[in-house]
Amino acid sequence: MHEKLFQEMAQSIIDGEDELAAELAQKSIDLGIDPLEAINEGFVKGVNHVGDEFSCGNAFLPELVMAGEAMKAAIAVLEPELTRRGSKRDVLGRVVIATVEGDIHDIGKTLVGTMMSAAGFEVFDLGVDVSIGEIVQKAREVGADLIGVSALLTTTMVKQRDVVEAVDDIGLADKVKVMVGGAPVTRAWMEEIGADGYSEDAIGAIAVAKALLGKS
Ligand code: B1M
Repeated sequence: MHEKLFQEMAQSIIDGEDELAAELAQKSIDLGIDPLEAINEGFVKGVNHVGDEFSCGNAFLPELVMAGEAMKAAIAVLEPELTRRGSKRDVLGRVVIATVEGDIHDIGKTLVGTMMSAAGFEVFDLGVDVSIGEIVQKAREVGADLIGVSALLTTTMVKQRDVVEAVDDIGLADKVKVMVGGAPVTRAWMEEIGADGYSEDAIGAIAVAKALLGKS
């Protein structure tokens, strides 16, 4: 139904046009389009295209950076609407979320954090490039029920294993669940490293978190 708008959204990311991406995001809100649909059917298609072109050597780091900036501009406009649409209810649990050390990809992690917050979790987003020590310390400090760790690089996803081990080492494994995610992460990887949960996207992350905390 909104195919043309979704295509323009994808193209704005491919062209690295952050102002246009923000305008199109606002237009989708004005039209009453579900912000998650705008992200998945529009903007993400563009950022995936740039990623694929980068893999093939047809696009370079500047294009990747500009696509990332445009994506962030669009999501910044959509974020309040995502939060507004999440019905307020009792806190479902406390979540510490971060992108692992050595990894600065924050778009997907932030989206997961926003969606979880909108769904009723209290979310402590530590940002990107966060050390294992900082993650477990924060989890202990706030009495977290769940730690969410995002990794976008095959070289940094190994840090997710370190988080699982650190939680175990300090005796928190009975109290705190660990959920992993990010583009290279799979269910098989979750099982291999002994994490408690995995989701391939933000909506799924809410369902997994609820199930892990017995709130579904
Ligand atoms: Co980078 N990058 N990047 N990058 N980048 C990828 C990941 C890559 C696949 C591109 C490619 O080659 N095709 C590739 C990784 C290859 C690999 O490891 N095998 C890559 C590379 C190589 C790099 C650099 C090394 C490039 C360089 O410097 N030579 C460098 C690394 C820097 C570092 O981290 N140390 C780098 C840098 C960057 C930018 C800074 C330019 C920019 C990031 C901007 C930012 O985040 N602020 C960037 C971008 C934009 C990408 C791509 C194109 C898009 C990522 C994105 O935002 N996707 C990406 C290619 C791709 O994924 N198609 C790529 C949209 C986002 C909504 O999806 O993050 O997957 P995603 O999140 C999803 C799910 O994964 C899931 O839910 C989210 C919402 O649905 N999810 C979770 C995520 N976290 C979760 C946590 C959960 C549950 C679900 O529970 C806790």
